[in-house]
Amino acid sequence: MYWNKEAETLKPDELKRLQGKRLRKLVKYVYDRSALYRNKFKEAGIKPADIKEISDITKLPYTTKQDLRDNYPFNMFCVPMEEIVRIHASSGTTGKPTVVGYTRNDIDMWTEAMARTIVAPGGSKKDILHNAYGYGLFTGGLGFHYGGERVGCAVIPVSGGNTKRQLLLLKDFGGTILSCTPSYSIYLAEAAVNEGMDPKEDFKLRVGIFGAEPWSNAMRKRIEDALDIKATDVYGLSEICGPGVAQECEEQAGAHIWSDHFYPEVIDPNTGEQVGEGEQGELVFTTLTKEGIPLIRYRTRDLTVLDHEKCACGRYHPRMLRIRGRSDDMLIIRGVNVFPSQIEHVLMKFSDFAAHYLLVLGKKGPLDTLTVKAEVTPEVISDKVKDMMKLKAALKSELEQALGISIDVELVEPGTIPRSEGKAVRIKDERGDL
Ligand code: DLL
Repeated sequence: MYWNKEAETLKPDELKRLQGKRLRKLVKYVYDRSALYRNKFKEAGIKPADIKEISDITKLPYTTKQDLRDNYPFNMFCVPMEEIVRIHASSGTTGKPTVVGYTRNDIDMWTEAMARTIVAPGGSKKDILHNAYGYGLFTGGLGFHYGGERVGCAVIPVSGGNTKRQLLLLKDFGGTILSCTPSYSIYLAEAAVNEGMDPKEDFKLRVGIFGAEPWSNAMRKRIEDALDIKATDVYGLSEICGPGVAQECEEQAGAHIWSDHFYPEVIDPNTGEQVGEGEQGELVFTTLTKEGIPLIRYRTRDLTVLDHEKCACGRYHPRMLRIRGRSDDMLIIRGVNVFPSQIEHVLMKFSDFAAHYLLVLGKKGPLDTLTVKAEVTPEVISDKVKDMMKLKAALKSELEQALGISIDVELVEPGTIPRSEGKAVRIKDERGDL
């Protein structure tokens, strides 16, 4: 299903032409309005007139999170404050938050991208959108809220948290689309069962729009089984606008990047060169239509693969495969690169483990250690003949094979890994001062 059929079904050459036109305008816009970009372009020996078509984008310098930090809070805005109508910021777990300002046109463009995002997996004005993304400076809540209203859904602005009330509302108000983080959706399903509900019978949910954190296809299967829904992936980041940069359609075969607004590239994070089609690298975005804080070749640090093939849904907007993780989520254990998503993939192969786990980093002498704390399901506990030692050994062996390093495994009781109402916390670093 399409929200804006004309824009969503542009052919590759039409898309390229539109992207080129928008890039030319953008480059002139930032050159005229931002000292930061003017200086960056001068250093790179680039003038706006050098940018003629979309392929010229590689001539432009990158923008990074550090640029946003150095210009905290408002120095990268390209319009005076009187033209800004909303400000959001990232959570800023390390250091100052990254701040973004939206003009009225920016909010309108984002809302349109969100409307496409809700309609692509099958949403319509007949739906009741149970929106459990957090409202506030985080972009999830308000992004889905205005997108849902534009589509004509009945939006329930429940926000994150207060799980018992969420369950009551899911049952009594009959939300048909659930929007929240994937980890919270599985927690909701589990909490429903603990409250004596049957989520498949008692809820009317049919579609989930889950994102804001990495999740695997194996996790998708768990969620779909637990809630009896079609679970789809939504990707976004506050620097670019928030959720709605990319969304899976009903094919569930990678998230379509709305590339008439957000131009994607995938680069080798070390050399800065674009990688070939189908190769993994760091995702980079240029906001082609933003006014408040346009970003040119912004390095997201998210690792993915792009697919430019036409999708069975009729769209050519390129698809991004699941984010493997942020380059900064990558753990280096005794010289070996480990992504939490690899561990999730192995864990989910076992029906004995719940969808909650924690990776604890420690030290034994000079060496880093990794302990995977895996929560067993209540069925494992009630199964009197289950051999826990065997289960633990089987998990350890599968994980070590997948990761190529030796690790420790700890099986923990149901309900003991802390649940999160927003983005899941999967890593605990107990290495002390490094
Ligand atoms: O997480 C925006 C959002 C809200 C996206 C609701 C989807 C749904 P930030 O807090 O700025 O914004 O975090 C952005 O989260 O760079 C990725 O590392 C990660 N991320 C977002 N979506 C996905 C996803 C919002 N579908 C950062 N899969 C991004 C994997 C994701 N990682």
